[in-house]
Amino acid sequence: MPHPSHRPLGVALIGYAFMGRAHSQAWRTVGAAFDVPEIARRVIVGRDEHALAEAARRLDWEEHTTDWRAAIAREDVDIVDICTPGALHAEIAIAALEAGKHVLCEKPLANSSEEAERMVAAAQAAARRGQVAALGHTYRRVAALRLARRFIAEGRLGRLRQIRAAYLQDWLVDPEAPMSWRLRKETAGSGALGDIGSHAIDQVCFLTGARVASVRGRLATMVPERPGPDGPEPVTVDDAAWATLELEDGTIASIEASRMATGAKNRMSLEVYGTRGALRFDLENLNELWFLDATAPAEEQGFTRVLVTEPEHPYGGAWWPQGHVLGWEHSFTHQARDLLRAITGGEPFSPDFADGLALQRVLEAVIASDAADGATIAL
Ligand code: SOE
Repeated sequence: MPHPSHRPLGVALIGYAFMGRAHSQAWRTVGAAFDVPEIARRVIVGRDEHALAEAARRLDWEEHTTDWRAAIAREDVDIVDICTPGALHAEIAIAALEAGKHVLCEKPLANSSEEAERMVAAAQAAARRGQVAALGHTYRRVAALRLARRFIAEGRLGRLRQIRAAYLQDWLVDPEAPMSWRLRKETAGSGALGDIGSHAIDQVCFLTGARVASVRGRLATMVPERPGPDGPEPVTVDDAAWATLELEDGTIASIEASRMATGAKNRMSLEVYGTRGALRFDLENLNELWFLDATAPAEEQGFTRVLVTEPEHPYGGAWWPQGHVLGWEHSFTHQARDLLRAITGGEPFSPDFADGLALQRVLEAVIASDAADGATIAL
């Protein structure tokens, strides 16, 4: 697929830690797996010159800089990929959009709906100039979850009644686990709620195509203080969150997010129940979708395991022959593919910044409901 300017699309990546590495891998592999415009990994950005230089070498970026403004000002950069803590998303994304770049921003979009509103305004202005502003809820690109959405849209589950969406991890079970930016409100916005609960809520919206109408929520910080570099520091975000969402079509979704779920490593589990069928998915086994057809004769009914690795499946055939499983990182490559296709006039990228703002309002409603003893908050 040629790019109109006949030169590679240049990428600047802001951030080189966990997400920076995942996105680097995607930019390295996307052209090998998919028919997309050629890209060039122009520059990677971070704060620590020494660690950054090493990351640039290992992750195979042409150049590195500690100045993100210089990176986004470059003529040979077309796409700015933001993998920083949430507190920097708004400033960098707005500057990049105003500089005429396409933007991919890691989730959650921002740390407040006020920031998210400004980002949406910048994205709307940029869209009029043909730029794309994409939000990285990567699990929308897991093949089994795309298939789940297809089944739901085709009516295979009938009318939806109830969804359970839980994202559970256990990396904070140990009270001595150190402080990090993810545990400070000023850098992360919220805790398990925004970091992983946002994925669970996004999946509910993605799978159903419905918006959230009202929310009840509950938050808990189970370890209020953790070791910091200069002694104990207060944890200012939630360790775990629960919410009940009512969708605009009347479906009820229960959401759980926790970093305190002993033994749950990276377990996003989804269950969708409708009048004609049901679906189950677990990220720890991400090539599998379990489907129950409730219209089958009663004596034949049971959950069937669909191994989502066939050429007929979403993103199928691009990687390996049938039956060869994919991993967590492939979803990031799928995300890069979909972004490149959106940039070159293909299907619009979803979720966009407006979806991120809607999700931010849901997160804030969970926090407001918790503060009001579980009151229902309408959106
Ligand atoms: C947190 O532990 C985290 O890395 C999230 O930030 C990611 O969004 C999720 O995909 C995996 O877990």
